Amino acid sequence: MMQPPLFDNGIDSVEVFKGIRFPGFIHTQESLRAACSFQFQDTDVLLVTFPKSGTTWMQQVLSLVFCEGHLGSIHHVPNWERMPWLEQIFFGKLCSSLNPGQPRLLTSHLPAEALGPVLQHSKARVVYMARNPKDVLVSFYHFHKLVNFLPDPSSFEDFVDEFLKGTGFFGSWFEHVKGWLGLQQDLNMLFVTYEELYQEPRATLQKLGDFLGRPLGPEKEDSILEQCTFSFMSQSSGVNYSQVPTTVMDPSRGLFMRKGVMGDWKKHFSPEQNETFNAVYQAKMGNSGLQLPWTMD
Ligand code: PPS
Repeated sequence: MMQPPLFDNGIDSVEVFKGIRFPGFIHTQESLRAACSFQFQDTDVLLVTFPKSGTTWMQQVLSLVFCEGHLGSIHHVPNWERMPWLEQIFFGKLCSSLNPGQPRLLTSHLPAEALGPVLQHSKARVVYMARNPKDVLVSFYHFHKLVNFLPDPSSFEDFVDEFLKGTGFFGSWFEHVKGWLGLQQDLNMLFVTYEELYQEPRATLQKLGDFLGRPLGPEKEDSILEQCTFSFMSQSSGVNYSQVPTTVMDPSRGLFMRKGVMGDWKKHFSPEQNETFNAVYQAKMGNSGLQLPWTMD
């Protein structure tokens, strides 16, 4: 379970760090600063995502890869304990409880400018996972309504506006993706998308296994793939956030494991919002030279 004594800040408090707003309930200046000077080990595996890009899904995949496909006793251990977030207030305690016989599996939502400098001194493996930003936006919108440590969006329209400006919680999706991809040559990094894990799960798993130095084989792959499906994870208390107190995440307002599909944005965006989004996307990403694998329509 989450560690109640650590919650010093009110549930709706806000922490601004490097010009970006973070939920103050689970972040402090101290925890954010500590992440930026974290001493990585070469054996560490760091999963980095902008929120709602498939973090929990990849946490489940990575846990399974390092358990040879059998979660066993960690089946009910929540994802935030299996792969703690570097920047959150629980990190120090959770990190020291990680299994000393295994590589440390860590998570972060921080931008590249925050972690790039310390990571460049290590050979730690970085898995960067990205998702079609329109689906990220929709998932994040529902997440804001679900959890009490983020403000209720006033309207979907305003939420789109804020996302495009990059002024929302956790900063700009555009800067996050560009920043991390810009470090590809400097870090031991694998870029993966939600969409490829969704469409080609076995090939993506094999790619991950190779990158992590853990080649798997058909039997382990079958076992991992079975435990990473949306339906399996929805029922699993280690990854469906059912262990979070209802004062933090209220199940009567929705589910963390909401839909788990590609293209749900089509049910939310008006034609005008889509047009505006595409124009901003083109302006911000068009000349970046990045080949990102989703279609924007
Ligand atoms: S968080 O809060 O940043 O950690 O959220 P994150 O885990 O990054 O993203 C949550 C979204 O990922 C979906 N999800 C999955 N999709 C497909 N298959 C599996 N197994 C899976 N597990 C999680 C989850 O449903 C959220 O997306 P939406 O679109 O809201 O359903």
